Amino acid sequence: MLSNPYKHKVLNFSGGVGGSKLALGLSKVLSPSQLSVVVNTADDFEHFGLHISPDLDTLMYTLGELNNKELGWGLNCETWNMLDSLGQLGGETWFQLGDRDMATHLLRTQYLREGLMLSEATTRLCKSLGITHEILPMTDYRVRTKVQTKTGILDFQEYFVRHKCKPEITGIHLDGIEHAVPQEHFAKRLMDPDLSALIIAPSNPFVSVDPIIKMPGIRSLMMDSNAPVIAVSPIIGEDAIKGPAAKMMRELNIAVSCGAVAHYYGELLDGFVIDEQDAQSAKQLQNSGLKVLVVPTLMHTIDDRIRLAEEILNFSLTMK
Ligand code: FO1
Repeated sequence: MLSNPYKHKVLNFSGGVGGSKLALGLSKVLSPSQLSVVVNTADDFEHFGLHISPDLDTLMYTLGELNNKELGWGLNCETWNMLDSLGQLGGETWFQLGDRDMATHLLRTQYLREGLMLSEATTRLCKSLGITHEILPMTDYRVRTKVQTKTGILDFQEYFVRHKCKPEITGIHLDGIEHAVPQEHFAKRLMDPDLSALIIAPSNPFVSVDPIIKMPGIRSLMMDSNAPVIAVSPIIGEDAIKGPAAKMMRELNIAVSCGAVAHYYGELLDGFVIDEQDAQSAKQLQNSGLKVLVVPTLMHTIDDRIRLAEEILNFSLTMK
């Protein structure tokens, strides 16, 4: 961690690959007592009897600096012997489980079978990986994203990995969301009067951020918080930084633009961070009452991640 001038206490809402880059930047600027990352768990699924939490994995591996930089998900120095053998035996290999990564899924599943909650299992795994910043699953309850397509309903990983996001979507359903209770520490951090910023990562609004903010009670706690709510646009120009967000917007008849993302989050936002390529949209967004930060938002290097984190933290100091 860099020596830091910030008095911030920050809550960061994150999906997987895109969100983890900003979370890493924030973790380099803020101490473990200043930053908690709340992670989407609606992508979770059971595969070969194992509980897989893809976004939690990505956050743990990224903050543990063990992530596979080529793939964007999974562990570095990975080998695939188990998957090869699985294929030889005629097992399904569309979801690639690496040899090293398997240890996480095995242990998490064992912890859950022993009666631990997902958050407790995550704390144990983080501790073993030497991660000092808090990574919180959004809930210990079961919420699952179902993608409605023209040809039927798909579980999220089936849609995302098996079908490579190709089916045209007609809607997204968050199964179980109405009964989900936000993870205890998440709710506590959100209600903390000393919270100084709530930062929504440049993650997919529909399948990564919605599961967090659509849990009962979260929206009103966000609105009541003293902390400014700042989102980073996952859309630059007419495309998504990563993943299917732009394709989903087109199929859901939402214009693909950073402005449409701000509109989607609506009154939740106090501030919005857009890429310099979208500078021309700033005026209109400001006219709608938002504070707008225009900066480079692509995070190729660790320096990009730290710089964006610092810019957002400085921006948050200008609000509320
Ligand atoms: N993403 C893929 O595109 N293909 C995979 O085979 C794959 C395997 C995988 C295994 C463990 C894990 O934690 C994540 C994995 N992911 C894979 C990433 C993940 O499914 C997606 O990036 C997220 O669900 C979207 O946020």
